[in-house]
Amino acid sequence: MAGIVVGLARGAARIRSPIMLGTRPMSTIKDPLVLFENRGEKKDVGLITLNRKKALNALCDDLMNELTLTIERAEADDQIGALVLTGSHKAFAAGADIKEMQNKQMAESFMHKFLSKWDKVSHCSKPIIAAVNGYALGGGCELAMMCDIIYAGDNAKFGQPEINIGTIPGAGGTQRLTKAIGKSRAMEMCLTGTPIDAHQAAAWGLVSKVVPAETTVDEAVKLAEKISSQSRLIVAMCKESVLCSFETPLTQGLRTEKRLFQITFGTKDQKEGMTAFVEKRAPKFSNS
Ligand code: DAK
Repeated sequence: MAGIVVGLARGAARIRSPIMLGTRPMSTIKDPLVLFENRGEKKDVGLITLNRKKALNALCDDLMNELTLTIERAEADDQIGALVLTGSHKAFAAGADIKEMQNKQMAESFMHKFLSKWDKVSHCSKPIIAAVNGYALGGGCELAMMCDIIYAGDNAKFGQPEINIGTIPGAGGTQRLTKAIGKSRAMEMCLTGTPIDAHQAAAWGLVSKVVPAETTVDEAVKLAEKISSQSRLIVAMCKESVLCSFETPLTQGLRTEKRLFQITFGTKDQKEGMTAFVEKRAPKFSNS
C-alpha cells in the first residue's frame, strides 16, 4: 500500500521497550497489523487499514494495541480532521481472535483486563467512518458500530455469530445493534448468529449508504473530507452531543453485557464452541 505505514512491531505491547508511534521513523516498523495514510486533497483524512488479511482481520490483542495507538496519534495530529477505518475486500474484520480466546477461563476473564483495548474507537474525539467491505462479524461488527458513520460495500455482511461458538457479544453487539436496528431484528441476529447483507443493513438503518465495494473507501474518504472542512471545534462538540443522546443509557448495558460475556468463559459450551471453530468442525453443545 502506498503512503505512510504505521503500527507496532508484533508483540511490542508485551516487550520492555514498546515502539512509540509518532516518535520513531515509521519505515522501520515491520509487518504492521494496522496501516495509516493521509488521504484527501488536503491530506486531512486519516485512513486506517486493518492489515491481518490471512486471518480475515481477526482482532487479536496486538492488532487492537496498534489500532489504539494509531487512533491516539491521529487524534493528536492537527492536520487530521476525520478518520476512515477499513479492512480488506474480503473482511472488514471477522471478530475478536477466537484462537486467543479459546482457552480463557471465567475468573481470568472477569478479573483481568481481557480485551481491554476495545474502547478507543468509541472514545475518539474525531469523527470515524467505517468503510466496510466483506465480513463484519462479532467484534468486527461491533468495531464498525463503534464508529460514527458506516458506509458498506455491496459485498458487506454484518453479523453477531458469537452464539455459534458458545458466547455472547461483548463489545456492544447486544446494545448498539439493538439501538440501531431495533429489538426484534437485533434479537434475531444475536440469537441465531445469522448475518445480514449490506442492503438489509441499509434498510434497517445500520449503515448510511451502500456503494460498489471497489469504491467504499473512496466514498468514505470523500465524506470524511467534507466533515474535515468544517470547524474542528464544532465538529467535536456536535459529535459529543449526538453520542450523548445515543450513549447515556448505554453505559449500564455495556457493563452488564461485558460481565455476561466474561461469564460465558465459565461454561463448557464456550470451550466446545471455540474449540470446534479452531478444529473446523460443528460444535456439540452440552448446555453446561
Ligand atoms: N478468530 C481467529 N481466526 C479467524 C477468525 C476469528 N474470529 N475468523 C477467521 N479466522 C481465520 C480462520 O481460522 C482461518 O485461519 P487458518 O485456518 O487459515 O489458519 C482464516 O482466518 C480464514 O478463515 P476461514 O477459512 O474460516 O474463511 P472462510 O471464508 O471459509 O469463512 C468466515 C469466513 C468469516 C465465515 C469464518 O472465518 C468465520 O466464521 N469466522 C469466525 C466468525 C466469528 O465467529 N466471529 C466472532 C468471534 S467472537 C470484547 C471485545 C470483543 C469481543 C468480545 C468481548 N470485550 C471488550 C469484552 C468479540 C468477540 C468475537 O468477535
